Amino acid sequence: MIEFTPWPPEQASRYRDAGYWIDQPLTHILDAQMAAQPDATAIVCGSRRFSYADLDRLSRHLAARLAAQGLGHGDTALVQLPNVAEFFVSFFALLRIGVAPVNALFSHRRLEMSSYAQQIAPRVVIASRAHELFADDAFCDELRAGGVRHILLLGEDAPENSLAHWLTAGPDLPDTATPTPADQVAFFQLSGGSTGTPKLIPRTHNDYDYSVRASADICGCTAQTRFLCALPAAHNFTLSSPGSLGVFHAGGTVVLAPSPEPLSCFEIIAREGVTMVPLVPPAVALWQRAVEEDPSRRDKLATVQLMLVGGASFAEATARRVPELLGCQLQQVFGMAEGLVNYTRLGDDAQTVFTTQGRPISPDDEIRVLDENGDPVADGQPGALATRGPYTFRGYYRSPDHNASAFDADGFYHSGDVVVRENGYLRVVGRIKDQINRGGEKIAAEEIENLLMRHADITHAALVAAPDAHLGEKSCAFLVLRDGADKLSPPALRRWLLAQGVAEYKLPDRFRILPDLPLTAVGKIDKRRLRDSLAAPA
Ligand code: OOB
Repeated sequence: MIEFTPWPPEQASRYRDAGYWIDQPLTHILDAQMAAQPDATAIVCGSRRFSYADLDRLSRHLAARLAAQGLGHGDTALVQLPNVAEFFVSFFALLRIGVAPVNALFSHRRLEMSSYAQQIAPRVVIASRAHELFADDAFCDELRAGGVRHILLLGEDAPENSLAHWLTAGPDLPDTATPTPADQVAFFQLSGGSTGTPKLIPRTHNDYDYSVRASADICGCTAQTRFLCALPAAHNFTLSSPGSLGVFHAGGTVVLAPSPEPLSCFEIIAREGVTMVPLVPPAVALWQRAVEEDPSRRDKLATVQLMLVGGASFAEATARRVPELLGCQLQQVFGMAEGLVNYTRLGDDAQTVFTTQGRPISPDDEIRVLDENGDPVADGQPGALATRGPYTFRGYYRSPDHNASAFDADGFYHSGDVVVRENGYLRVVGRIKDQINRGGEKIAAEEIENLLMRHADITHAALVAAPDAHLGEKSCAFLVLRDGADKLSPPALRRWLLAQGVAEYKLPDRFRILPDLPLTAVGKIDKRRLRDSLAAPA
């Protein structure tokens, strides 16, 4: 069994009694469609189409082959795939035999992947030759030396390592191969993080499945839904809010796109009759600009009914222009891989939809908005968000020290967001966690600071958010150099960071060299002063 922090028994039984936890594995999402409409299209991936029966068959083939190699409960997998059908095939295959995957983002590089591998000690890695890390065998050899037994690659010819080969018919899936029990870990979500190492979030079948079912309902998913999966498929927003899983649950179709770039997405939307689109705020702005540049492009979006926007602060002015420019309804989403997801509701008035980030999925999501002393603030006042509920996790994987500060004695998770609550709806107005939200991509300041301080010429580093007109925030690294060090150029610093193996989106957008960093009264780096010293958006 994979260890995780369980919910206290009295809460668990309350969540069962309320019908949130139904003690079914996540694979029941696929099983239900196999029973109801096996021939319906589950996935469109470029020119390839996969019915629910195809998805079921391929994932069972992979599951059977992995089970034949002795993989099962207690084992983990590290998966890194772009937005392709094989992502879902692998996900269901691993769940089917009780192997818990970490689904890394395709933008992750050596540092992130090594950290995940170190934390979960995977027996199997599923990845793509199209990623630089897997373009040759060096990283694969490292993984094997660390205990990985099987590496299955998209775009590989050698049968033993070819994912395509592992998807062909082989042994039967033994009856003994089952998903993990529904109250146990199904897979890991990735934390945006604010600490030195990327943290993992164990999600159980019960808790995740509830968030998927409830989200599908709140967002009005049906068998007619055609959902554009253009953001990374593994991200919690794209996977479960309502995400591809919510769409599968309703029997609809997931249409994959490699990225949210507007012109290619517009073509896919027109060709496939897409009805629902999740986007991060900077992508919405790009889509709006594309329509403003050429209003005839709006015709391509004629079938889109609903746009879900979340992941980062969404300016009210941009929100208001969604119906007018893109011709669809807006639904705001404020969620986190750790659990809690808020939505504006489809019947909400325009003011609520344009100015709030919604209210929680569940009547049993408990929300506290707290002042600096941990006391509740009055409605309408900003405070730190703390939450617990039927699908909010109770602890990061193997991180007792961090858990001690991220959770309070009542088991509430402190998300690090500053929110205002009014009439049960939340507005996100700030952040106390040491993170940069670069257009929805999260950067833990400490991770990059630690990395920068490994540079021989750098003695101190502080990474802060700088306002940016397009992305909302960019990152700026303030550096103190060693006495006598040569001036470091930003391109040289970026090259050096890349050589350390960090994901590109985490590279500082700007660098500032200072003689020393300003300190607060208690001797901590005064990041507020550093932030204030940066210019307002250009
Ligand atoms: C989503 O998940 P994560 O884990 O990448 O990031 C969570 C954090 C939140 O704590 C908050 O700081 C920020 O992202 N955030 C928002 C937001 N939605 C997320 N900040 C302002 N406005 C919003 N609407 O980002 C995520 C997970 C599920 C659904 C949607 C987003």
